[in-house]
Formats: sequence, C-alpha cells, structure tokens
Amino acid sequence: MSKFGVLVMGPAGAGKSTFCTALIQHLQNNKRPCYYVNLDPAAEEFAFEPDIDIKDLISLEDVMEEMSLGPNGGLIYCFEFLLENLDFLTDPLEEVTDEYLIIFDMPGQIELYTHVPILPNLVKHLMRGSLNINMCAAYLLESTFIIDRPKFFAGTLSAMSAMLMLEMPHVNILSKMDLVKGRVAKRDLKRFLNPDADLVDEDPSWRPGKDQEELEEGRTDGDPASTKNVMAGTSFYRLNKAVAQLIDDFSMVSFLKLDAQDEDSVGAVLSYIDDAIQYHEAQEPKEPRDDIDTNIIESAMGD
Ligand SMILES: Nc1nc2c(ncn2[C@@H]2O[C@H](COP(=O)(O)OP(=O)(O)O)[C@@H](O)[C@H]2O)c(=O)[nH]1
Ligand SMILES: [Mg+2]
Repeated sequence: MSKFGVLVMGPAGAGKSTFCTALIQHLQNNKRPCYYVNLDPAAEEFAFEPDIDIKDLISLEDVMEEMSLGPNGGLIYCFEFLLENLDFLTDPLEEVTDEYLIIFDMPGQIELYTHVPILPNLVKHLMRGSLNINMCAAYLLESTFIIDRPKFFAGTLSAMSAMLMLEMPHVNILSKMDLVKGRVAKRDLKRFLNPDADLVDEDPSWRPGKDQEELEEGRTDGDPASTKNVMAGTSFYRLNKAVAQLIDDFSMVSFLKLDAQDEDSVGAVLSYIDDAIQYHEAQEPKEPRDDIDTNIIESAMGD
C-alpha cells in the first residue's frame, strides 16, 4: 500500500502554513482525509491542530537557551535531532492509509533548503524507507517578489536549488496572488510564471549608466570587483543577469499561481500535486454511499 504526501516549503512568510490550512479545508470540503504534520519548531498557532507536531519532540526555545544558539542554528539542531529520532515520525505515519494526504508544514529558514543535507536525508527516509510515501514538494515564493526582479530571480534560484537537492517531484508556487492582482499585466505575468532572463534587461528600475555603455562597447575591462562598477550598479546587474540566465538555461522552474483565499485556486494547485504523486491512480473504486445514492435514486424516480 502506498502513502501520499506533500512537503510544503519556501522562505519565511511565503504563506506555507496558510496554504496548508487552505489545503486541509479544501480536502475536508471534498470529503478527503488528510494528516497534518508540523515540522516548524517555531510555529505557535494553528487553524487545524497538527496530528504530529515537532514541538512534542523538541522545542526551539529550549535548544536556543540550552545550546546558546540563534534561531537558525537552533533550527538546524532541531532537525538533526529529528533525524536521530525518526521513530517520532515513522511510528504514527505507519498507521496512515493510502486515502490520506499527508501534509508536511516546513520551517522557512532558507539554510535548510540550500546549505545542509538534512532535508534530502529526511525526504529519503520518508520516500524510500519502510514508509514508502509518494511525495511531492510544493515550494512557495511570494508573488510580490515579481515587483523587484533581482529579488524574484534570487527566490527562483533558491527554488531551483531545492529542486536539484531533493530530487523529488516538485511544484513551484507563486503565493499571495491577490496582492499583485491589477499590478502586473497578464502578458508580463506569464514571463514570471516561466522565468525569462530578458526580464532583467527590461527592468524599469534598472537604468544603465555610462559605465554599462562603456562595458558593452568593450571600452572597459568590466572587472565586477572594481569600485566604479560596483557603485554604478553594473556588477549587480551582471550578477542578476547571470543568475537569471542560469535559471532560464536549466528550464526547470515554472510557477503555478495561488490565492489561498480562493478555493478554486487551492483546488487547481492540489490537482497538480495529485498528478505528481499519482494519488487518484491508487484509489480503490469506493462502494457508493447508501445515504447519497438513495436520495439521488428517489429524486430521479420522483421526476
Ligand atoms: N494577502 C495574502 N496574505 C497571505 C496569503 N497567504 C499568507 N498570507 C499572509 O502572510 C503571512 C505569512 O503567512 P504564513 O502562512 O504564516 O507563512 P509561512 O511562514 O510561510 O508559514 C501571514 O500574515 C498571512 O496572513 C495570501 O494568499 N494572501
Ligand atoms: Mg509557517
């Protein structure tokens, strides 16, 4: 029997927990069972009480105090501790059946996705160990990043880095779409959904100065470390262009749009996740429910 899960990731404040809540609500509305796992040891309040909460294993506050660590170091410690105590996850998850969608709500520290091999090890355990969960990663990036193009490409690079590191089915999501509604033309938005490196050149906030012209004409060596180039913004521009080109060349990242307040939008994102984990293929045809069916038959006969 397979199990099914989604790992909700992304930078702090990207809307991960809000998306988890909207997803649980949507699943409940559609009579689908779900199992909520909170892996953010700093999360305090929940709209739906988690079935597993990492805080029952280890508290970030205690770690920071006892080990004299900051919030980021403390979080890494919590995850290392979780990896040494995987039964905390394995035991309850073994009981979860294939009808359930297991939702993992992750912390936002970017180090976790890009710097250390903790998450790949955790994912390996969940996907390839005895649990054998069909998993999909959902990486959220705030849509307001598209207003600041260098920020958007930096965020996209972190999404790509997570994709390369985790080697699992992946959907990338631009969250909080309600906040950019009416601020970006549809045609432009399309170019963010499939990131296009030319967006860096067309950035309205980037004004190439004399130095950039000299560089393009080959009149300066374009040393990115020279004070002149740094101060003129030329070095920053070239860095962004290189990052954007790298993302464009890999052609791996594209985004789905999400407005967590809009149930259709949540449903659309869920259908991509379902496809990625092949949820529906594994479901047994269900016995028709008596209460619903009788009503339909009775009303049909009444007509
Ligand atoms: N306008 C808007 N705000 C949102 C949306 N999703 C989340 N937020 C807000 O963004 C903030 C961070 O959300 P949260 O889900 O806690 O982010 P997390 O740190 O990624 O778990 C909260 O104040 C949310 O109310 C959304 O779709 N639209
Ligand atoms: Mg959260």
